[in-house]
Amino acid sequence: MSRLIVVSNRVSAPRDPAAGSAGGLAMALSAALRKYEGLWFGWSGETVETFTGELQIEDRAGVTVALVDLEPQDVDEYYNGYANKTLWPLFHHRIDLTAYERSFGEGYERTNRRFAEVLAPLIEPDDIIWIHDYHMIPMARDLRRLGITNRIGFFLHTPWPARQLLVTLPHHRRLVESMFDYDLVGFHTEEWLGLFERYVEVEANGTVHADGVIEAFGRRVRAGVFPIGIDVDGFLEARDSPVGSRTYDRMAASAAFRTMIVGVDRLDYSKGLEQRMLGYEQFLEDNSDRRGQVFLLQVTPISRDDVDTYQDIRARLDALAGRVNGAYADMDWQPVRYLNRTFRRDQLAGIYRASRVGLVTPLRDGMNLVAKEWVASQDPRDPGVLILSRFAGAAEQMTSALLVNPFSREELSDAIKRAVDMPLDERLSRWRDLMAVVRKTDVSLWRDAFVKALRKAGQGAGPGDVPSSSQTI
Ligand code: ADQ
Repeated sequence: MSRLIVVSNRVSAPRDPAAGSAGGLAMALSAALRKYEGLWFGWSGETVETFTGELQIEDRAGVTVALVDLEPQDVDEYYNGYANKTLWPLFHHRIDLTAYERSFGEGYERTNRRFAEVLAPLIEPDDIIWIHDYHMIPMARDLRRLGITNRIGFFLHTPWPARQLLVTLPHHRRLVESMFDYDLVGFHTEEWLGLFERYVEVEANGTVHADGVIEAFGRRVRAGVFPIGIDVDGFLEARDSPVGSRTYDRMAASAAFRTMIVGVDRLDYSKGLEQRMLGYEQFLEDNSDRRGQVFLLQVTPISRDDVDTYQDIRARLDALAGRVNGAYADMDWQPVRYLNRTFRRDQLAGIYRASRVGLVTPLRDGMNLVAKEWVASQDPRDPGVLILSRFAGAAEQMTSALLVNPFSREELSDAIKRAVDMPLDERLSRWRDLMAVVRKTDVSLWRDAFVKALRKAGQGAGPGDVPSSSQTI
């Protein structure tokens, strides 16, 4: 069996899987790496004055991890720059926040070249290579230039942007052309794949074949839809564990018979946190009889705090949560509990279970795993209601949620009211549909389907071997 090499900007293989803090993606990829005796390669998160390419090889619970330090300039231009100030906002349709700086593009290309040069000597002839996310789009091109002919796949965890927005990026063709150095590219949804195909047809005069092959730039790549999921059984175990149960009891006691609405998101403008807070404020405004009966627990760890935009949104959200509390709180009731911290997975599961409403309202999101975690954690006899943004990739699958436009505070307000008042039979019927989807497309299926398609992609696979636009896993 050939080895699997996973490549991502940060390597999240847990040192102690039993600690329960690792996410489903990290656990799923670690399990695959143990099975295929592979390697997980990426940035160490550390800097070194002058790039040496020296590798730190570690064993993390049976997974071999290979890490490399970057120069501060790489971190500024590649990571904080092109990845987080250019591609992230652009791919989330925020061209108002997108920085188009030549040095960022140069740093992105240089750092990807460096990653490729360090990784190439580790690759054995039969290895298959799976590269993750927008940080590393051109890496296959750099590996090919170094003579690597192995099968290489790419999975994009974010949305793919609309063509009209992508063309605002200088050298957009060069970026997309580099995706044709992969054997397989994967997206979460039909919609993101469709936008990619549209770009290729219009901007590169390419052809999309029914079997999932796309031709352009004189080359061919296979493209497919692989919706990511969660580790459902792991989540249920976490929910029912002693810590999960204790957290649930603690939350239930502190809720004191009030209806709890929960939001759990990294602090990021793509997650629609301000709009959510405004929607909740509107709900309190519209429903004076409900004040004192509900509260919103918003759990939001700080992320990317080196980027100005993230500091700005943090300040605005602090002010907004303060404003809602100032305007509506009573001596024995606080409408918003706003926390900037992370929780362990078992604690999160307990928190999700204690809530009646899951509020997942990103403005644009590749998939959104919180929506799936929240559903999995519900009490099957008395589940809550998921309110989900139409603009999350998850909405393509989770159609039994209350789907909302997160930009409309009135629509959010109405959906919260409907969710809070929803009778048990409707809650049960919606939740059963949602849970069936979450179970069916879990993280192992996502991983195995991608790896299987990648193995076949380089072997002249025939039609139907790779999910195409009309075929999902
Ligand atoms: P993210 O943008 O990080 O992921 P999401 O899919 O929701 O978004 O995953 C977040 C993860 O972080 C979840 O597993 C959640 O439990 C965890 N998390 C959030 N807040 C937490 C807290 N306070 N404490 C502990 N854990 C917390 C990107 C894309 C998504 C895509 C995923 C996977 O932006 O669209 O779904 O990758 O492909």
